[in-house]
Amino acid sequence: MDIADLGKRILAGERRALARAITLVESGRTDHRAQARQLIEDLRGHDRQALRIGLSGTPGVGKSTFIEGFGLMLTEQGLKVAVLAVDPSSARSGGSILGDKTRMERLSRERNAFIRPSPSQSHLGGVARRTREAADLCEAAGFDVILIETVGVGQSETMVADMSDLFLLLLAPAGGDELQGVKRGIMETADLILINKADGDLKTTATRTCADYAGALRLLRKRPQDPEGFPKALTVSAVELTGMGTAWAEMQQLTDWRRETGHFAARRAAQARHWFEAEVREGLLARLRREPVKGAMAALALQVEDGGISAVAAAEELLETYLGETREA
Ligand SMILES: Nc1nc2c(ncn2[C@@H]2O[C@H](COP(=O)(O)OP(=O)(O)OP(=O)(O)O)[C@@H](O)[C@H]2O)c(=O)[nH]1
Ligand SMILES: [Mg+2]
Repeated sequence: MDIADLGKRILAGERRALARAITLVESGRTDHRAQARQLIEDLRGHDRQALRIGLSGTPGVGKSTFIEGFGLMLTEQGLKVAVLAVDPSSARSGGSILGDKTRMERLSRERNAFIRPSPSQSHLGGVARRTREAADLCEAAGFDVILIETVGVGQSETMVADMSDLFLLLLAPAGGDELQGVKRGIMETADLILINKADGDLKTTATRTCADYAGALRLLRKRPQDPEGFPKALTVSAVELTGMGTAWAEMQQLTDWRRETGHFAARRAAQARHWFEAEVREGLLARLRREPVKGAMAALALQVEDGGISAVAAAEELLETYLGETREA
């Protein structure tokens, strides 16, 4: 594969090249990894910056419906929109891929939209890397907005928050008791809470739920990356397409403020640093699973079992041998 050529075609905004490149970054093969690294490196230095929006919410809350409606609104404004999905359960069920394709049918036909369903990959580290790299590729390809959907279970939403410029939490209208159901940590990472399904019979409940969350948000510690009044809670209806324009206006207002005050760039920088550190950790663990360390570790483990060497001394010996000299802090 001609990586330099692939990079040029991505910069020219060619969708087929983008799709191919994402397939490349999803691959676990060692030679593909090397090519993917080369590609990402080649693409550095362009001055395009997409707005990365993470969107999380429990199954059935309306994430895909929202993304379709919201995405269509943005493409109508002439913006290019990419949709990436992180679904920790897709490895198991395989069901959501088909589901999202049908649920975003209209958006998927848009010339200015690019939808990439979640790959069936099991471990979260791999999914995180793939999604980050896919987002980088979409940014290089000139997309204005990148929406990253994730179902709100386990670690996936923290992971998505850590690769987004804005993080949205989509909630369903519900009784006051359920307010506690949202983990505090997630509330604290949300920039905007959207109460979806504010239509028909659910409209009144949605308005009340929204007021409850607005109250809860006011009780949280003020974050330096927010102007006055943020984070906010709003009602939307993904089906009736109401509240979408307001939500977008709030997102833009927040983004503009963060750009002007340097918080936008600072967040990207901190994320890049986290990513680097995560890659180092992953890389070290991968080396432990490969030869020659794997064999040396197994041999030392036998000695530890026999009582020939202490666990601590054996670990130190292995690390000294394979990581070289390290100094205590
Ligand atoms: N009344 C109403 N129903 C909605 C709205 N948004 C979504 N729904 C319905 O809620 C159901 C689930 O919507 P999805 O968009 O698939 O939800 P999701 O959060 O993407 O679900 P998963 O991908 O399975 O986690 C569908 O039957 C939608 O038609 C809304 O604004 N109002
Ligand atoms: Mg969905």
